[in-house]
Amino acid sequence: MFLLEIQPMLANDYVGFTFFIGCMAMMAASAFFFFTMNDFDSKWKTSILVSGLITFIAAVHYWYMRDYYAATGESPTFFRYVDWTLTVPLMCVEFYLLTKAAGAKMGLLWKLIIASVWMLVAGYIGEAMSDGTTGHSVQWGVISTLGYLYILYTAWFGEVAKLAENSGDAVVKKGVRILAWFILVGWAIYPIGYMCMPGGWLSGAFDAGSLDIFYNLADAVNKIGFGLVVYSVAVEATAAAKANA
Ligand SMILES: *C/C=C(C)/C=C/C=C(C)/C=C/C1=C(C)CCCC1(C)C
Repeated sequence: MFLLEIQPMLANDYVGFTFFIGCMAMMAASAFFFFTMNDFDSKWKTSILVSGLITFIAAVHYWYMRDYYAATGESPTFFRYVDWTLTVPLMCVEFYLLTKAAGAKMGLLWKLIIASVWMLVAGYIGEAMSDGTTGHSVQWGVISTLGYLYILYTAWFGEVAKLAENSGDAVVKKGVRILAWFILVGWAIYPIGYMCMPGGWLSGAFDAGSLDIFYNLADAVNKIGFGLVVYSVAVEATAAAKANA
């Protein structure tokens, strides 16, 4: 079974290969986060647990997406969006946890979650219900982008940025800023992938299947990278607390 799936990969199936590597990378990252979380006190333990949940949920979905793609040769759009709908809100939870000590309220978390679900539902309509026309994908892409811009704004200039700024905690400030960079640069890969689908602005610029390569690359960067940033914030904050004790 395993070898049967490996074989087509060897025949220059880059898309299948990135599903396979993505799955392994998400599993490895999850093991790392779950095993190291106990090195920290309870405040940071929760943040690292969430990092591990993000990569673990992705690993499970990559397992299915890899199979689906191997069996049908088609994009596993449904699994993809289910994965995102679970993991992107958890990334919002990371922002909330990082700024909680500085006064972040549940209302902030809900606003971020609603914006991310908005972004993903509109993206799903644009992709899965595509009639192959540019009008359809542009219209829903624009609606989706509004949710993206809201999160981007909140992380760079809005409530999250202000809370981090006022926390007086250099480690948290730096961590939130790096995560904001992920949203600006790492998350921007997704709309580029979206524009590559048939009917999209960039269709024709890349070959079919590039949509999945963009998404798989972006997921690895964002889910594992995001988690590692949170991990290093926990390491630095723990060391700083010890030095001050
Ligand atoms: C782990 C998964 C993550 C971080 C997924 C993020 C997804 C996006 C930022 C998607 C954004 C989109 C747009 C901004 C417009 C076009 C449609 C989407 C859904 C691809």
